[in-house]
Amino acid sequence: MDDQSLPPGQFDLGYFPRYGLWQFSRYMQEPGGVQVTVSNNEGALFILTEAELAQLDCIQQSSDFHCITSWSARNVQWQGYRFSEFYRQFVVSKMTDAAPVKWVQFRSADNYRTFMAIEDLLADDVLLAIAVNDQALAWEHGGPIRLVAPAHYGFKSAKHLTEIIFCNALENYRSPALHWHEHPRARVALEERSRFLPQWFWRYFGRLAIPAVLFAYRLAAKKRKRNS
Ligand SMILES: Nc1nc2c(c(=O)[nH]1)N[C@H]1C(S)=C(S)[C@@H](COP(=O)(O)O)O[C@H]1N2
Ligand SMILES: [Mo]
Repeated sequence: MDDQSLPPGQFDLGYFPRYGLWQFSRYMQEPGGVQVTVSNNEGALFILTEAELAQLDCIQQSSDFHCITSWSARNVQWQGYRFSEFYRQFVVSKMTDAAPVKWVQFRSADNYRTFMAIEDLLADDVLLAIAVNDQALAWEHGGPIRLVAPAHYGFKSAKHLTEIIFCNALENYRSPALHWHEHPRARVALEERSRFLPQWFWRYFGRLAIPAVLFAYRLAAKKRKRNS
């Protein structure tokens, strides 16, 4: 089942589903305009909207997407802005704090949360995405704006972004459900699925969950369509 051309323990699912933690399958809000609060440890710095994004180069990127539960989707076509450009253009000059930024927290409209190391976010392939496969980012894949970090497991690519917090220490952070085992880096190439237990355990444990999660997300999509 494992595909040698994919990273360790991943298999090709053949399509790109809406997916995530079980309890977030019920989030149904139609996305509005981009409105992301950008903060540091002391509070809000500014609100990121389409006006700021329009000042950055909009780029296209094709990348594989790897979920921690072991499915992968090949060649997902993204359109968006390099996180590094956004950071250098709008954030660096507003960081008054002398301590260097180390961690960045992401918060989402569905109450999802995650975080990444700043050095990982400055990679060229990390995007703030606004379109996928030639369609504006709709509810399905995290509209109006999401993170895309292809070298990291999918749970780091927060959908429906509402807040980005630049921190020098990771205080007051609570993982939404991964809790004690959320890996701080979650690099796909190194198979950093968890902080604990051998990684092959999480590979197979995750794989068992896939059908039920896909079912929950599909059911929610059907219900959403019926109610629209
Ligand atoms: N806001 C939010 N972002 C999220 C999640 C979520 O439940 N809510 N799930 C994560 C997980 S586990 C995965 S695999 C990807 C799935 O992205 P997709 O639904 O576009 O396939 O989103 C990630 N980002
Ligand atoms: Mo995932």
